[in-house]
Amino acid sequence: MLHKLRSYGFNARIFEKAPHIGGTWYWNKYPGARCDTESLQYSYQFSEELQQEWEWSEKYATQPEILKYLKHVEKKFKLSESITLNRTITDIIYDGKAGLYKIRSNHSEEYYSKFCILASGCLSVPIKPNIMGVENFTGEIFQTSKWPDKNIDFNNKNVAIIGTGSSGVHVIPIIAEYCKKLFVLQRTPNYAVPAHNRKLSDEYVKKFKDNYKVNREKAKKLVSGFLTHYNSASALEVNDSELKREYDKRWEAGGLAFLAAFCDITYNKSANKTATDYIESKIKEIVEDQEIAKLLTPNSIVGCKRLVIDSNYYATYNRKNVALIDINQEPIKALTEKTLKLKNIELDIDTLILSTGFDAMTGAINNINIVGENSKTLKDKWSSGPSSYLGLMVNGFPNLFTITGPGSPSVLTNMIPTIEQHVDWIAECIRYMKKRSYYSIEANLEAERSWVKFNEDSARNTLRYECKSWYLGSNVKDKQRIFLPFVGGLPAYIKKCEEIVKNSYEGFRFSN
Ligand code: N01
Repeated sequence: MLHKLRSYGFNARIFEKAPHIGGTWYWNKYPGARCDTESLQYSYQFSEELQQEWEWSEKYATQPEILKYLKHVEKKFKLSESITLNRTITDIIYDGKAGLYKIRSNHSEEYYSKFCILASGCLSVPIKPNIMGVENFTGEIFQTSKWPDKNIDFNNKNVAIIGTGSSGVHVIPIIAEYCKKLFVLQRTPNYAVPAHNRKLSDEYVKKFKDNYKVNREKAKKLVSGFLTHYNSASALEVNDSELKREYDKRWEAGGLAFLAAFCDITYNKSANKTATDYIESKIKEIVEDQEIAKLLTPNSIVGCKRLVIDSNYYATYNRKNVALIDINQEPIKALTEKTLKLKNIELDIDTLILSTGFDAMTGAINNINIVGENSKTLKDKWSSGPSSYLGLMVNGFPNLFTITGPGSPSVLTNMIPTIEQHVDWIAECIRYMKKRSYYSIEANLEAERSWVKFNEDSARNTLRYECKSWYLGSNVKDKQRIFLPFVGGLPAYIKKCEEIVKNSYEGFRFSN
């Protein structure tokens, strides 16, 4: 966004809470952290030179490699001079008369800006359980999403981990290799499909890069924004051996493309059951102790919660030093000086790892005191659930944009192309306004309401409402249950954004 705005001649500055750039890829540096979208696609496409010169080493890039890439981008486009690190923005207050936002930081600084763009992340506010007696614990507590900048020695340590979402599933097999004993405290099992990560061959990379432009264009026409083969056949129309052949192929290839094995997996319960039956049979096959296999079996809808991509997760439970504990049977009671007390068991532990998720999509925005027209706060406006037009703007908050805000495809798609689409849309909009000497832009209330309703109705037609998930805000106490990302896929979303622009920014109003 900064690069694009500067290239259009605007003056812009980034404020970043962390002491380093990288966002999610700075904070989540737990052992085993890597992206589950293929590296050649989980990368910027705004610069052909950049995408040709950067060399990804593996199918799924590790956190350090992605952070290195982001540092390279920062250096290449000389971004650091316009980035202020170690700044938490506390207030963003609209002054309608001046046509400016007053932006305050935790360093008591004040800045004024005509436009304000929130690029504060979809999964950037970690949540953690309140465990009684935490102050008495003499061991160490780490959170995957706030992992410290140091090597942690797990040798000879008894470790407990809470949380078995993507982050937990990534870190568990790695720590299991080093620690003395690992206790995995599971509340809800997830479906996991293998990553089958590998080094990228020169030949594969060359072929992909030679066709980068075409590949990127093709990807934009797919619901996930990710280039893969979407099978148009229904899981209910093929015979058992065809069904197995397709799932075997997807399992062997690895990754999120498993959900594209048949066209109706995410819409039809019976079709979904063919996929869950397949994964559950794999769990039984991999895990030696069938009682443990049963505990790891979700008996749910695959793709309702975010599908997890793993390396060696289920096989980790065959290790002698790993114990799986169902906290529905053995609820966590308290921490003592050296133990974690459950209902009937007391675990001697040196280290506790929390991998308990995020206040998704609205958490970071709601953490800022954002005041719009008529002194109304965004938090008040969103008290009965977030509303936004396209996940880009909110009525009552002129000139305030959100990148991948609630109501955008974001987390259901390949994040980087999705982010770039927002960046381009916002930059073009600001340029359009400058050309016409418009003073402000604001989303109309009607347009916003109909977008929220359209998305909610569409989400209810999928299987996404069949479980509790962070997509619905159900992992955060008292959070309104509303489907947060746009469920209609990237092509439909892009088409809508383009039509709106073509119709002179339909649903928005400008003032001059
Ligand atoms: O968080 P989660 P995450 N007591 O919310 C459990 C992205 N990501 O950090 O399911 C006990 O998925 C909770 O249990 P339950 C990806 O989009 C991407 O793992 O609520 N347990 C669950 O098991 C992902 O979806 C990559 O019953 C508690 C876990 O903690 C998103 O980030 C890598 C609890 C939280 O799982 C979030 O993943 C990693 C409590 N009080 C993450 N509270 C990539 O590779 C929560 N839990 C790109």
